[in-house]
Amino acid sequence: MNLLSIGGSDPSSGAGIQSDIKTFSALDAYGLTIITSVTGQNTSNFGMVEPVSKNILKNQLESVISDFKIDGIKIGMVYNSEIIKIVYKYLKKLKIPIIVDPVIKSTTGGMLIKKSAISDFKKFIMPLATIITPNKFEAEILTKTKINSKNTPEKIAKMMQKMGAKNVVITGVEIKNKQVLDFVLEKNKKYYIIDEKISKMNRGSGCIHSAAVLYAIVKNKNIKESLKFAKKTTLNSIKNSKKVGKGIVITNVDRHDETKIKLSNAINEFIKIKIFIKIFQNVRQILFIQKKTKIN
Ligand code: PXL
Repeated sequence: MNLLSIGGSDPSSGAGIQSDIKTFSALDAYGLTIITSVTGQNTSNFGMVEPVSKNILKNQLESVISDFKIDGIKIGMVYNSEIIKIVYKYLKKLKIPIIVDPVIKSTTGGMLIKKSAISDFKKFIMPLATIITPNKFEAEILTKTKINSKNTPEKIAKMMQKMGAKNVVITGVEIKNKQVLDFVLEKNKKYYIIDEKISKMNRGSGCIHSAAVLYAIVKNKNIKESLKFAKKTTLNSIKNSKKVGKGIVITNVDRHDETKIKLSNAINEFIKIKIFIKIFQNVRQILFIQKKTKIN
């Protein structure tokens, strides 16, 4: 499976392109990359951003698209309007899944998109999205609306569908009872994905989530299964995070994660079957006793 990540370079490999190559490799996919901007950052600070020139951006796109069979694309950091329009021009004809991770600000505070480019992001990038994966903050910026009891997650997600994204998942839309809720709006259905909340400041979990969503969608899982898989992969990557630099920890997808997720799902199914067999045996025993007492 060949997956393409279009985004920014992060020299600390905590997020962006480098993080996506790590995630794709851990999931056994081949990672192709197009760098839209170079950032200078580490686990404590965000330094400079330098968008690449339009010529080298076009040349990267042409090189990759002309050579490889690309099975799916993830779009992350697209810093300015020039980059956004070029990416749109090359991707608009492609008929493969595109996951859009609308990154706006890094955990360490750096801006990943220029304010002046947000309207072009909505116009050109959002309509490319098979699934868009904003967190609560990003969803609020894109829709210019605070999520609350009046402006529900569903209303906000519908606004993003109107902007052209086919399916929407707003991650971390609510936290209650030590659980984190992601709200999902598909074409004709809505639901929450609920999992445990891990309170650990980290780098890269958002990038891992969208990269894992792409992998799962290309692997022919449906949207709900893909989002559940991505959630588990992300949670495991936070549990598996490492203090590599002096600042916050960096998330990591374990090479054996997919097997572990499959195994844990299989165990859950097995437990359900075992419970069913127990109930069935009990009912059989009751019927047998009833029959015996009737005969006597
Ligand atoms: O996590 C979002 C993200 C994406 N891309 C780049 C980043 C970050 C966050 O730091 O640096 C290049």
